[in-house]
Amino acid sequence: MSLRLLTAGDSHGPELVAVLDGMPAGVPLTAADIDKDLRRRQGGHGRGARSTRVERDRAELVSGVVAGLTTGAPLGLRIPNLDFLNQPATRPPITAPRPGHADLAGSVKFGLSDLRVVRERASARETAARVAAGAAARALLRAVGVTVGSFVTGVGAVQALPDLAHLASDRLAEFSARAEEDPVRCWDEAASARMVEAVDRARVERQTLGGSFVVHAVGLPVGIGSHTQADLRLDSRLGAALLSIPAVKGVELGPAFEVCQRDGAAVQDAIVVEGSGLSRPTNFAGGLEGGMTNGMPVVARCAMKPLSSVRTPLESVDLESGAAAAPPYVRSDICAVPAAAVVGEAVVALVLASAVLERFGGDRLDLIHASMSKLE
Ligand code: EPS
Repeated sequence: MSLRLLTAGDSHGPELVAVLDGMPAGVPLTAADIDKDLRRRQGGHGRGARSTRVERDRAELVSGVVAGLTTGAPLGLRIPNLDFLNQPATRPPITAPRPGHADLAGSVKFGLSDLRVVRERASARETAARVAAGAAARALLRAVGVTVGSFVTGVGAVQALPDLAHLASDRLAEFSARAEEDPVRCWDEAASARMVEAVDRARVERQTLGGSFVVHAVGLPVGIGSHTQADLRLDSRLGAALLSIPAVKGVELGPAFEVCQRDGAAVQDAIVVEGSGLSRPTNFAGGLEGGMTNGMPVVARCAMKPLSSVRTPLESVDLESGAAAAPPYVRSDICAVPAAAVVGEAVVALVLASAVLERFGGDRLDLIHASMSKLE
């Protein structure tokens, strides 16, 4: 048993929808749980007018929950787009593709001459639906003692990278708790102030900024995922999920880009006895060995490129006339790294919840608890 998610809907269409199949019965879940994550995704200094003033994302739970508990039936979710009401009935077609976006490849692929049609579905607005479904996965993880969090480690040139190999669970929880209160979801107050300044400067300079963020999961039992097939390796599943976030172009598990520069013996996580069990004093592996959890926090870091919708004119071609043409600037965000971190939590929660279901059986939360306690 594993989770399957499909989403539908356009950026400025009437609504986004998500269907999450495979949730076990008995998991406490309310629309308020989902709305909380939807609100978190809309925040962050550098978001544009739409995310901060137009949309007030709320989910309607259409199916799969009765009296606050999941039923085992597919979860149906709807998120109305409030900006739909502001759209004119007809608009002239867009024919000059924006570099960095899906416009060019999507129009060639589907034979669409109005690039707006491609843009509508490719928009990062879609991640609202994934965050809504991710909130359900998070609820399942919470019910089995797993928490997922995130914090920002860079915005533009401002870096705030903690020592990921030596961060214990409580420090990760502390960092993500600080991020909750921070305007750019940063764990470090001094760096955060410089990040805010960098975003303000980028706005004045008609630029956009990318950055990096960490997503972590604490409390996972040993052996989630599997070394036995390439597609079951949790590393490959987490990597694919995180790389599916728009503008995320790089992912590392643990401090991989630091580890790759060092001697082998210096970056292994020793196995030591602690009390009645085993423990690992460091976490260079990011909580994953052989494609499986090893009981340490799962730690992934993502690199997000600067948003491609920049106010500075970019070089492109009008596909109808064949002449050079700068695509029109379309209202957008300056920096969406804090939002992407919340999306990162959602996609990681979906992968982990799915892998937990595969390991401990899937139909009912009480049976999952029973099966987990047999291993304790
Ligand atoms: C986006 C462009 C902006 C963002 C949008 C994603 O939308 P608009 O052009 O309507 O201002 O605000 O993100 C969201 C609306 C959201 O909820 O994340 C894009 O081109 O990807």
